Amino acid sequence: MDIRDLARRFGIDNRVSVTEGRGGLVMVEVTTDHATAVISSYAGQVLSYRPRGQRDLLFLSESAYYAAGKAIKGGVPICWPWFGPDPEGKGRPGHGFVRNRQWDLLGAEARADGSVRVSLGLGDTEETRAVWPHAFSLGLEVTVGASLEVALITRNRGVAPFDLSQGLHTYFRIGDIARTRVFGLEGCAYLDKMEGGVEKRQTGAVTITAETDRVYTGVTGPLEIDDGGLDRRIRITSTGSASAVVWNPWAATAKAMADLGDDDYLRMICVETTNAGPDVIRLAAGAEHRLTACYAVG
Ligand code: TA6
Repeated sequence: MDIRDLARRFGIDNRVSVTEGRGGLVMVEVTTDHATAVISSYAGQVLSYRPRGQRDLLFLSESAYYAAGKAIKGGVPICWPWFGPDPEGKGRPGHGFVRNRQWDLLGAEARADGSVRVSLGLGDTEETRAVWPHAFSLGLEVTVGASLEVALITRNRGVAPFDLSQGLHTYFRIGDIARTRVFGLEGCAYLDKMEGGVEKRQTGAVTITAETDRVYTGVTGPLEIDDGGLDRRIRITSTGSASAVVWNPWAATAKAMADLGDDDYLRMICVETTNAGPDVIRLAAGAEHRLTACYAVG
C-alpha cells in the first residue's frame, strides 16, 4: 500500500504519523505525553522507545541494515516461530522468518489513558508455508505510554497442533556494560550456549565480563536491569513466558558482525522474553498464545 494511504488511514493528529524511513521502510512514529516511539512495519519491530527526559531504552545499531531479507540489529526483533537455530536442522534461518519480512499495519488507536496502541499482523502465505507448513495468524500490539508494552499473539489456524518457540529479542541501551547487573534470575538454571548448552545455575545478579549467551529456565518473576552508567533501572515484566535469554556478543563477536559497531557491546545488552530451550509451546488447533513484555524505567 502507498505510504500516503497508510498515513491517511492510520495517522492521528499529534500522536501517530506514518513516514518513509531508512531503506524506504514504512515507520510508525508515536508521540504521547509520556514517551515517543518508532515502529518499523518491516519486521514488526519497535526501534525506539524514549520516555520523556530519558535516553532511549532501546539500543539500535548505527550500522543496522534496512533492507528486504535482512534483520534490523536493535530495538525489539521478533524471533518466531522458532528461537535460535532451526529446530529441525533443515538449514532454515536462525530466529525464524518474521524479523525480515514485511508486516501489515492493522491499526493505531489513541487510548483513554493517554497511551497509543499500534497493531500489526502477518498471516501464512504460500511462501511462509513453503518454509513452515502451518496456517497461522500472528499479531503484534505495541502500546506506548509511561511504559512500553509489546504483545505477540500467535493463533493456530490449522487443524493440527504445532510447536512454537519465540522471543522478543530486545536490545537495551545501557551506559556501561561493566556497571550493568541483571536481577531476577538468581537461583535459575541456565543453558550456557558458550559451552555447548551445558546446564548451570545462576548465583547472584548477572554481570557480563565476556561473550555471554544464556537461556534461563524456570523464570517466574520480573527482571530488572540495573544500569549504573546511565543511572537507571529498567523493569521487565512478562507473561506467557517461562524462560529468558541474556546475550552480549563482547568484543570479538561484535567486531565480526558487519551490522554492529566494534564497541557497541559496551553499550547494549539483550534481555529477552522468550519461549526458548525447554520452554516450547505446543499450540493446539484453534488455540492462541500471548507472549507479552512490559518495559519501564523504575
Ligand atoms: O539471543 C541470543 C542469540 O540467539 C545469540 O546466539 C546471537 O546469535 C544473537 O541472538 C544475535 O543473533 P542474530 O541472528 O540477530 O545476529
